[in-house]
Amino acid sequence: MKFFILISFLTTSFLLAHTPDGRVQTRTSGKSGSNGDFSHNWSTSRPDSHAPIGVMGDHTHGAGEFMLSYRYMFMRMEQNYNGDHSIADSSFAGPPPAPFRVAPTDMEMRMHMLGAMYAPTDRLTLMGMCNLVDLSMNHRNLANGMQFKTESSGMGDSSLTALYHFWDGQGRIQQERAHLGLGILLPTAEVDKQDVIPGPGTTRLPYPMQLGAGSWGISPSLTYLAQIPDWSWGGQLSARIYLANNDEGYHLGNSWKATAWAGRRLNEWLSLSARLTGSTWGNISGRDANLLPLPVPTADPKRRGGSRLDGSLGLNLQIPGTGARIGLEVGAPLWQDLDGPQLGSEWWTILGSQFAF
Ligand SMILES: [Cu+2]
Repeated sequence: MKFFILISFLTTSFLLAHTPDGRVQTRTSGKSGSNGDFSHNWSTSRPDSHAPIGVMGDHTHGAGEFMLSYRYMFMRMEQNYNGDHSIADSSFAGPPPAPFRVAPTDMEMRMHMLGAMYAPTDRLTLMGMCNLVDLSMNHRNLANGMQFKTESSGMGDSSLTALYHFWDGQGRIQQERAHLGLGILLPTAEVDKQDVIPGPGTTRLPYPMQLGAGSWGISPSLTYLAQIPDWSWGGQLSARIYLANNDEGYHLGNSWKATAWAGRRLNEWLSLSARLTGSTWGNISGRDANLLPLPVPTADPKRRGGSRLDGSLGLNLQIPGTGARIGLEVGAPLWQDLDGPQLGSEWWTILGSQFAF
């Protein structure tokens, strides 16, 4: 799956980059979309006036507009990494003197993200998000061959964000705009989930099986957007900075993300995109006192940090004549470097719909 996504990503990026200009021009001649002549105005009604669906807080609204959104995210992780290369489970887990007895073998994360946006003015857009999380992880005890699965689900993290649209620009050919974001991360995630583990029985699950950060924090961001008649591009820098420990006595490492994308509008309702995302996140500070010192790397707060570069492909649909949109994005890591042993990301997808009114 990962290989397939990588090949499609490279092929599509190449095709996007090599579309002859002549063909681009013929599509734009004549009618120019439902927002009037958008060669001179920023269009909010184009499918690619929103970033790929995986970018949060990518756009602002005009005064008085509301938007509701739902996103479903799936991520699969498999293969343990130490640094930037994968390692065999038997290299770190097994009977003593191996440092661990149990290796995580794969993990699946499903997330339902609900969002609402409201713009009191053209400059300011307010955004609230919350999510429900469903996690499962398979393990193998390499000391005795036993396999087992743990699961957890419930409320994840939430945030309240103000987006400030501070700049409109006119480049030589492109319309541009930019906004700043400041989010407050709310400690709503359940971080005391338990499940049955062979040996100790029902007990506190390790860190990656908890449903979020569960601590207060802030999330600043800076987003730049540009569009020309058939193309658009943009970028966003963002961070999640945790300011306090959660109820279990630890906080997740801060994370930083830089993402950039290019979109190609095929017609008035469909656009395609390619995106690159670099992210880096720290280890856990503190530790969960109710978590047993389990012989598995996921219970070690110093084996959670890492960095990753993802490539992703997306499509945006703007359902004509409505404020409804659908977005799909599929991605996979091009490179990852983890404080391991830690399960690497294999591939992910986000499917979302948005209704503005
Ligand atoms: Cu919106």
